[in-house]
Amino acid sequence: KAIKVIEVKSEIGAGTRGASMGVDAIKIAGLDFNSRFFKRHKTVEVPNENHLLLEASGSPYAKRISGILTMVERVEKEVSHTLNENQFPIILAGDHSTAAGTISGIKLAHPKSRLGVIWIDAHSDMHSPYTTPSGNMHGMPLAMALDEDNLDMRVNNPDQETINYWYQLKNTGNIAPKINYRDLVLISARDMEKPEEYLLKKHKVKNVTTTEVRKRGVERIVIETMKYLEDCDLIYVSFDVDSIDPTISKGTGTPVPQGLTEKEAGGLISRLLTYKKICCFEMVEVNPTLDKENITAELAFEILIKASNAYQNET
Ligand code: DIR
Ligand code: MN
Ligand code: MN
Ligand code: MN
Repeated sequence: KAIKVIEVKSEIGAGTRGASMGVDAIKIAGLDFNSRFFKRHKTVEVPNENHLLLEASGSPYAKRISGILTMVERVEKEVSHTLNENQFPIILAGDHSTAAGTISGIKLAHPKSRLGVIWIDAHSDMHSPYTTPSGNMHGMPLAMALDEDNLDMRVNNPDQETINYWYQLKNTGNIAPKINYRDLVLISARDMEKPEEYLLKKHKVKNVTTTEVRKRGVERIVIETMKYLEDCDLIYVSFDVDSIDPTISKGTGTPVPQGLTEKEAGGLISRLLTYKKICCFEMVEVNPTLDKENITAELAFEILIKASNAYQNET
């Protein structure tokens, strides 16, 4: 299948300004490397008029939730359209809240397929407005796709309007839940709050730590992950660049120590993309304003090229 690049320059789910420029920073890295990647592949941009972190936040427990809903619905539409055209979507986005739209788009195009998700991220992004410590919706995309709002661990009291938006987000495409906890694999998740820990434990979610990746090696981790997800028909790979260690790159809004090396992340992703079940890849949270050398965007671009070459050699 031909690759189609879907750009989503939105940062309204983040807590720090600048991630909306991540997509352009990755393109600039591509130019610096004399790459033809963005010339060779069809590219579309999801329009996003309120993409900057400038407006009032609205609810403190789900900031800019109405803008998030608009953006998620647009991403859903573009991703399902791309899959229906029989193309392979690579989403380059600002903050990670866009992934809710991606998952929704995959389910919309393939409603009967059992969808697995491989989430490479320092975070587990499983908060709801009832549990979020920050109100930033990039901490919530997996909760939008999974069952349950974790009311057992409720710490916030969102108002009715916020809750209505939240249920619209959970019910996009009239499919809810979109994924099962059993069909989720986290890689390098290492900064979770109590409500997330509770869900991970309750549902026995698989989390492959950085140490395991290092000890067992990328090859084995990929084989085991794909084996674990063997009952899924389709699998989506979501890559948050904060999974990479902050000593390697600083251009992301919420860095966390003990991350992957660029080689480990690139190795995992490029091997995963050789499997036919992988139906979509997304890369998020590059923030060039935090990184004047543009190192994070450069390594993100290198991982992107490695991934797309691996994909194309196998299909
Ligand atoms: C934290 C940080 N769990 C929150 N989440 C981030 O605010 O919900 N996700 N940075 O990418
Ligand atoms: Mn189109
Ligand atoms: Mn994330
Ligand atoms: Mn993260």
